[in-house]
Amino acid sequence: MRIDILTVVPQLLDSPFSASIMQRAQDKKHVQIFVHNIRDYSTAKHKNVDDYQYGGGAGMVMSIEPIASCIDKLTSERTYDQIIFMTPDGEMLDQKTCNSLSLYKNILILCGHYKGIDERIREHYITKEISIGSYVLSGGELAAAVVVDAIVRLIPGVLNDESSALSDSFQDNLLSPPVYTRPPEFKGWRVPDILLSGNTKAIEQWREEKAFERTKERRPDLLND
Ligand code: 6GU
Repeated sequence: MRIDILTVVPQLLDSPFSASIMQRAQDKKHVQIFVHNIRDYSTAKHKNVDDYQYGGGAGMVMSIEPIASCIDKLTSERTYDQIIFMTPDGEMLDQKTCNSLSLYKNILILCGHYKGIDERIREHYITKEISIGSYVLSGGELAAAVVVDAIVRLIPGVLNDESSALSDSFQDNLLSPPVYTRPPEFKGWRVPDILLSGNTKAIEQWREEKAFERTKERRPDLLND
């Protein structure tokens, strides 16, 4: 899979992909991530990427030319399955969307900043708009990092234990059950006996029960889906 991210603040995307699972996924060639600085595509005198909005009002708007020029270059080189715009008024990200995005070959992610982007970009280039929650971030970069992390870990081979992503919270609309590791007792707090019993069938059943209990208590909305 290839992911191209367009931003005016590329520094924000330096570290999220350069450690742990995301770095290994790139080292093992499961994914290629390219971050493009929209400013490099500005032909303005001072490399401006924004301008005042028509009709007046506070806040700058990201200009159409540098973004269009960057997207045009990339789309001339390959076909993108989706051209995604990160925006708080997009469709809310969930595991189902992540699952389908993880199957694509090439995706392009545009991060918004300032007051927004020229609407013509959204009308003529964007195929999907994604939000990561009902709150406002300063820009789409951190949200893009969330999307990339959530989809890259689903690519087969990225996680060591292939079944691991499948048993994630949300994959079956259930939250994960509690987990424990050594020691079996700490300050008098004991690991549930059943997990030490070696009875795999009983353990499996206990985990299912706990997952269901936890979901009912914390996210009953998932059970209604
Ligand atoms: Cl995708 N962008 C911004 N700027 N804020 C957000 C968001 C995206 N998702 C939730 N809040």
